[in-house]
Amino acid sequence: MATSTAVVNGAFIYILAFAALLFFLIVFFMAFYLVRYRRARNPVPEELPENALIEVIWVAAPTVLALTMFLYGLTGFKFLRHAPPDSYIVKVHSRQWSWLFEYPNGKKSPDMIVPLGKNIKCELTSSDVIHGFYVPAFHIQQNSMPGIKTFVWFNASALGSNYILCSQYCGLKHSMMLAKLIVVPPDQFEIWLKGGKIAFADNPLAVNMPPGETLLFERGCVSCHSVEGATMVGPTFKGLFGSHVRVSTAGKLRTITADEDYIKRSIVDPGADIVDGFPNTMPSARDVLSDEEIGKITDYLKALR
Ligand code: HEC
Ligand SMILES: [Cu+2]
Repeated sequence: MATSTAVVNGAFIYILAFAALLFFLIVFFMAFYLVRYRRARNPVPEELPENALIEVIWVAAPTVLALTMFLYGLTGFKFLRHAPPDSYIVKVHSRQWSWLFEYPNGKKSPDMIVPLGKNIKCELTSSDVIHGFYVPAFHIQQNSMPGIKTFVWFNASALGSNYILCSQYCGLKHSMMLAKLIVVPPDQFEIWLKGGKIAFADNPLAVNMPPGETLLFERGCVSCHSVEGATMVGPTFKGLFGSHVRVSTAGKLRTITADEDYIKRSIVDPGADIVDGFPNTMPSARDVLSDEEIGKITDYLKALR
């Protein structure tokens, strides 16, 4: 079966070969005529009559040849734009600056794990700006946009780990918007999908973290908040719980204690209390965290004092 890689490579090599052939032909004839009809040899210019036949040929032949490139590209494009109906669907959520992959049974993961040899259809959405879901190894790339659903599909034909990048400049930490696409045998995939642990390289979820910390990784909080004390786009979580925070509430500065209510409000309604000295750029996590999950994060923050 054809794959996205083979289809894109096919069109690329055809166009490259075509361009190379034209390049050498043109350079050859340029050099040939320069020498053959040089001034020393032909001091008097000659008048040539019009030749309609030749003119038709040199318009028609390149047109037909160029159209073969178009046809080649069109078949590949049609292939890439038609996911087979039996495709396995993975929802891809993108946001500043991380990816979240959601499986049909509700499982969520910061890395994309897929079974070998299956058609996978990625349904892309964005919760803030335009991002680009880009997997160089499979030659696929598609923008994800707020309010519009887009898709891309592929069939992984080799086991192993590949990079997922963001191909649209989407702000401060765009270059860090990375994830892994890990291809595993189908039986291993089923185990992982049902919550079992399987071994794969470099996956943060393979390490046993407290549930709250896992959530911070999974839902992309760590791209703006550190847990070790460093200030990033947002304040660090270290020592936050129970501390006194200067916040601006509806434009007025006040000091409040970071208790459970404050943490929850900061997560679901980040604009309500804006920490002094920071921009109001945090996206609300109302749709990506349940109350129970917020509870787990709060428990973790309590331990991080
Ligand atoms: C795009 C960057 C960004 C992301 C992603 C982000 N935050 Fe924030 N967060 C901020 C900024 C900036 C502030 C400070 C301004 C404010 O209070 O809104 C903040 C403030 C907070 C605060 C209050 C901190 C304090 O010191 O008082 C909490 C709690 C918090 N975020 C939790 C989270 C959680 C949980 C997530 C993941 C679901 C998350 N944030 C994702 C940028 C981000
Ligand atoms: Cu991005």
